[in-house]
Amino acid sequence: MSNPKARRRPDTLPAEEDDFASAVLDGLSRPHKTLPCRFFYDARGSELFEEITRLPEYYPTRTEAAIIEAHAAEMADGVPDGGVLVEFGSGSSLKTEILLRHLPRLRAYVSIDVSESALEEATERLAGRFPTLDVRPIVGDFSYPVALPKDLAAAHKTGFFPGSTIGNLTPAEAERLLRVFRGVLSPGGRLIIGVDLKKDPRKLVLAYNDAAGVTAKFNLNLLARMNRELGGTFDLDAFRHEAIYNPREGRIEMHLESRQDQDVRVLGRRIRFRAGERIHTENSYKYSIEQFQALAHSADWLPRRVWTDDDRLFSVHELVSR
Ligand code: SAH
Ligand code: AVI
Repeated sequence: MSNPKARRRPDTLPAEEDDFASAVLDGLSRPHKTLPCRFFYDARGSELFEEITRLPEYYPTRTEAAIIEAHAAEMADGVPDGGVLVEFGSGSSLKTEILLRHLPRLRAYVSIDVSESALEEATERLAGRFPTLDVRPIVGDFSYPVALPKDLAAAHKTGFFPGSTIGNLTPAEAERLLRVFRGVLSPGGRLIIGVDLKKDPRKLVLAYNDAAGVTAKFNLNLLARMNRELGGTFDLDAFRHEAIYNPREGRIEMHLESRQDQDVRVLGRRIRFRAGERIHTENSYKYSIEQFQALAHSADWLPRRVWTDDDRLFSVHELVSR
């Protein structure tokens, strides 16, 4: 018999060989310095993100969880017996548990995330709470077509992409990603996707500038990660967290701003910062329901049902293949 611990260790996709170094060399040598936000999520970053989800200012997680609680039966009704649930950027899989309680006859739950530590922790917890569930964690970047385990190829697949992680991509990238998901979930796939809604920018700005400074730590952890993994010499006190709403683009932007002129070394290279110069670390786009449905259409998905909270802070969409 196979060792159950070994069985629960996530698969690692070959394409997910660590590309942090090349992204840093590329992003920090540009005239407008930038780093892809998927690199927030090392073990420390995943822990900090979980802390963010519990902050009073960060409304998305608890609002989306309440929407899922209220409509889980409807969300689950399109999953046939023997179907597979595939989650992209599953993190702690806490919201997934709400759906799983309505899916006793699922063939398997495939969780995909770049954060190996988050996947391991979630897989362990799910094994305790859903002992008969077949959990298949995969460490990898969901931007590329993930090859699902061969034995699940014939099963109907429902994708789950909560958290408004889609908002961390530009609309053009989001359209491309939705097409990739369509391929992974085909034929006849279905997708349940969480999307943060447009609202008073003051509420948005507070959600990304919490009083306890956890979002600042999450942002600055990117510098700490370069120090840990790439021989960086970043002084975290010499950079400042910034989160602003860009009304033209309809997005929150996170930046790390240099407090002074300074030289930093990373990967054996010298990187110059002027006082006030910024590294753009994240976008978080906010959509109207109609805007998001139009985006889904452009990626060849058909929008079906959409669920929101009474204050219309957050939306969860059902998309089907056309
Ligand atoms: N779905 C969870 C977590 C959202 S946080 C929730 O709704 O609360 C975003 C998650 O996506 C993190 O766990 C992060 O590690 C993962 N992630 C971000 N970019 C990714 C990528 N390109 N490929 C795979 N996982 C990614
Ligand atoms: C995962 N993602 C949707 C979060 C967001 O709100 O854009 C990440 C985050 N960044 C700062 N706080 C939370």
